[in-house]
Amino acid sequence: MKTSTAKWMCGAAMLLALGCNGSNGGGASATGSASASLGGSGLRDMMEKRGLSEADVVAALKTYTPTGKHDEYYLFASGGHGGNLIVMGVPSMRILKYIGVFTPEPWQGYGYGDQTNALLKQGSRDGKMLTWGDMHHPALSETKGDYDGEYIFVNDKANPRIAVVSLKDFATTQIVASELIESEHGATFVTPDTEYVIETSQYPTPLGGRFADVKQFNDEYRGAVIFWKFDRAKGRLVPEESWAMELPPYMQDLADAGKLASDGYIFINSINTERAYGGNMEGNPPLESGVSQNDMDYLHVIPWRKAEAVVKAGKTETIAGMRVIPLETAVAEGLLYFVPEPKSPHGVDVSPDGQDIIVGGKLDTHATVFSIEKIKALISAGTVAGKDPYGVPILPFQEAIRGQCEIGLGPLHTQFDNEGYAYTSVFIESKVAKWSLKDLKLVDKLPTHYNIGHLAAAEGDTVSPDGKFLVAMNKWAIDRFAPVGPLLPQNFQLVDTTGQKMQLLYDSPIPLGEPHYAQMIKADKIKAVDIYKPAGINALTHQKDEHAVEGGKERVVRAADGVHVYMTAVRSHFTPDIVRVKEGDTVHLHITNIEQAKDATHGFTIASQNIHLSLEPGKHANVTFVADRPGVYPMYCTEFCSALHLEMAGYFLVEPK
Ligand code: K7E
Ligand code: CUA
Repeated sequence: MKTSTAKWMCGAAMLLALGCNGSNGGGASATGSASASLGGSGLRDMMEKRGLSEADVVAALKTYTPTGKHDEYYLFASGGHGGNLIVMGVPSMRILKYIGVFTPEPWQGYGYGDQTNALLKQGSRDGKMLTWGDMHHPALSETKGDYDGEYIFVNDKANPRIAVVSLKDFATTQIVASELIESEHGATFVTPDTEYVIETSQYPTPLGGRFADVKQFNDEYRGAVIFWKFDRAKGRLVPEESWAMELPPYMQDLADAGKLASDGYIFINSINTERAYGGNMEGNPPLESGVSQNDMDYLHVIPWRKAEAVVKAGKTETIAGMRVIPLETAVAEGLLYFVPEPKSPHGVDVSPDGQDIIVGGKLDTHATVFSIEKIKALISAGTVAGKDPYGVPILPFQEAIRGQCEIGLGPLHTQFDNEGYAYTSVFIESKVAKWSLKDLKLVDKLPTHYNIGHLAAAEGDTVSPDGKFLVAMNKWAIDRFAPVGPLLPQNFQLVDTTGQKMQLLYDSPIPLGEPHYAQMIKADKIKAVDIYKPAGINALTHQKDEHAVEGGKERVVRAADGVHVYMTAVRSHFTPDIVRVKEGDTVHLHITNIEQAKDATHGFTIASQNIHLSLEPGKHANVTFVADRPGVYPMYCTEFCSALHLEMAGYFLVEPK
């Protein structure tokens, strides 16, 4: 695409100016020396040779991050079916880390040693070990409605679970699973002070894992929303202090917590108020058509502080170890209200001031803006338009909304900036729509490539969004990148939102399972440690491990439960570097990296044992296994840690019986 000559000249003049500034002030930077050697005409030549427009070069200037410079924001994106969390820098879109969460991650030794094996095991359901997850929505911990940079929570839609990731060291520290529900989606979302992490079921089932035939759907199947209590001081979700509320068997979908004006409420939308359950070989319409008959579904409004008081008063039933407010009690105590929402809704997002609740209907052309003031007024006046079959009061739609913004076909999710604009992904049109919250007028639309799902704005879910950047999370890439066979990457597109018109800046392929949602936090809010201090820290507890080993105190101890090997790692050797055990011995390796230098990480493996540890400076790891096959197994360090890294090796000898 060529711009007009006049415009191009104008742009070139601007770039010339930029080039001069670059060379004057650039010093050692790559841009500085390039413009110095090439001069102005060199830049223009290069643009022509590479077929770059003025907009392309401006986009490059806005994203290019020279060596040694850090990004202004972190983007935490779900790794989808990869079951891990992707950490990226914005605006460079450089990938910084994949954090193992629901899926073993060999580099981090995640799932290949005692601590992380136990952690993955915590996430078992019905005693069944799970080694993958379908991660959708990361939620950063919040203080007074602002991201505080301490923790991030993630969900697994497929095997309902929530994980806690500590941003001290970007590592998973806990996984919890409740067998109350069998699938989820409205997770994770946090209340403004991270009192609770919210997990809402998606596909209704009999609660607690019972069997009931699907024909008993209306009577036996239910949804539920779980409020996982978070203990910030301990950095842990506390199942014993968590509770849930039973919901009618609609397919509850996304959720968001109220803030400021709507503090104390949560909002969950739903599809399938038709209560269809499929059966296309049993004489029923296929699920997708059964689910889409009604023009309206129900936005669920839950005053959670009031619900918390009802739990404290003991008005709960215990199902699968979870205290549950029965649906009847929820209705009787005024803990659940419905507001009709059009049509096959998907995203529900609360505005920064907490006044508006914005719903995107997948089969609609509007973003619908509900008003918390109006909803509260209707509730306190007792104004209802009817009741659902379970007795839940339904508030009148027209009286509950502030209005609707016509934005295009298939609105999904909404984010916010610092100037009163909302940005909604428009799936069927593959666009981002920018619209004004004040007058509900469409301002701009930007094509994305392709099939945008969520979008994430800088500090976009907080009470004070930053504006500046938006990342469109597109499900398809089609022709954007070099072909890699039929399974193509996803495409994250970085968008500049500072102008009235949005500008597309950068395409970043994501070579993982489909990421759904992400949150973007100001980089200076993250206070990550760079070493574990003092040496011997267990990364799960951030405390000194009971088996931590000090330099000079390495030893091998035979005990009733097997052979304990207390080992240290330091450039460039393990001590001991020969380990002798007998066939059939249970071996407990306790290894401490006793180094305290930044980035001095060692890895540890023993051939053919499916063992791999990552030993960051100061970290302690334990691994237990049975030496069941006699032989000679080299063990070595897997990180190229020094010039003599290849020599950081030894022998693990298993003597035959
Ligand atoms: Cu729209 Cu799971 Cu949030 Cu995917 S969900 S896009
Ligand atoms: Cu230690 Cu390589």
